Amino acid sequence: MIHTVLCDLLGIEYPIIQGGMAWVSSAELAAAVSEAGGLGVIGSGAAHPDWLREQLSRARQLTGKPFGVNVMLRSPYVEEIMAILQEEPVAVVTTGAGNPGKYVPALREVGTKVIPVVSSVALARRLARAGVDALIAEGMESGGHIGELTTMALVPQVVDAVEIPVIAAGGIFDGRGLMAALALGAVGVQMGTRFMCAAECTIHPRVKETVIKAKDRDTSITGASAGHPVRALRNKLTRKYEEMEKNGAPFEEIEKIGVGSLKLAMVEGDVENGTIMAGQICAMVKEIQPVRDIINDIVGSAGEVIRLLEGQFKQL
Ligand code: TUI
Repeated sequence: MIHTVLCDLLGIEYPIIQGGMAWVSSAELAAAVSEAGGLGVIGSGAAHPDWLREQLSRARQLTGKPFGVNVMLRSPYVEEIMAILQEEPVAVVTTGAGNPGKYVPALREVGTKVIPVVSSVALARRLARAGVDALIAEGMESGGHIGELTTMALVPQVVDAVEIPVIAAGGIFDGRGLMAALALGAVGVQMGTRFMCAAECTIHPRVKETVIKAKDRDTSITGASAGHPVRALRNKLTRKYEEMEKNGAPFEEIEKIGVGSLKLAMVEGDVENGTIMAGQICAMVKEIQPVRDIINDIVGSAGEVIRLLEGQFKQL
C-alpha cells in the first residue's frame, strides 16, 4: 500500500494525479481516475467556458469523489474559466503554461486546493510564497508545452527550494517511476500519456493506436524558436514545423500552423495533420486498459520495487 501526505491533502487513496490534458481529459476519464482512487482532472485547455460547465456537471454525475480541473493559463477564456470555478468550486485546480499567482487567493477562498505545474525553481519559489497548496514539478519528458529541465534534475531542486508538497511529472509510467519520484523527495506523481490510452479516455481511437505504435524516439519538440516548446509525436505537421523553424520563419507564422491542431488530432483523429501531444514514455503504452487496471498496475509494480529494494538493502 502506497500512502503519502498527498493522499491526506486531497482525500484520495493513491498518490496519483491524472494530467489535465486539453482535448483529452474529459469528465469520463477524470471520473474514472477518481473512482479508481487517484485524482482525476478535467483538462479545460482553450475550450469554451460552456464546455467546462457541461463537463463539471457530467463529472459530478459520474463520481462523488474529489476531482480537479486544469486551467491552461494561455486560454483566451481564462477569466471566464476562473469565474466558473468560483461559482462551482472543485476540490483541486491545477494550472499550466503560466503563472497563476493572481488567481490563488480567490480559488483558496472557495476551498479549492491550488496545485500549479512549474518547470523552474524560480516560479516554484514565487508560487510557494503566494500560498499554493502543492506544486507539480514537470520535466521535459512530458508531452505538450514543456520547460527545459528533465524530471530527474527538476524534482529534487524544487523539493529543496520549497516547504510545500511536490508532485513529480514527466516520464512516469508505472511503479518504478512512482518510486523514483518518491526517492527524489516528491509525494506523488502526475501522469498524462499513460491515461491517453485508458478505455475511458474519449479521444479518437486512431490517436490511441498511434500512441500504442510509437517507439522511444518518436516524439519531437517543436515551437522552441517561438518560445513555446511543445513535445508531440512526429508526423507530417511536426515535419512542417521543423522545416519552417530551419528556414527561420517568423514566430507568428510558426504559431499559426498549430492553431486548432490539437483538436484536429484528438477529436477528429487526423494523426498526420494534427498535434498528438504525448510524452517520452509513449513507447511503454502497449494496450488500451481500463483506468482501474492502470492504477492497479502502478500500485502493484510499486510494491514490487519496494520488495526489490528491501532485498538489495538486506544484502549490504
Ligand atoms: O501546460 C502544460 N502542458 C500543456 S498546455 C497545452 S495547451 C498549449 N498549446 C500550445 C501552446 C501553449 C499551450 C499543452 N500542454 N504543462 C504544464 C507546464 N507549465 N509546463 C511548463 C509550464 C510552464 C511554463 C512557463 C509553467 C509556467 C511558466 O511560467 C512562465 C511565467 O509566466 O513565469
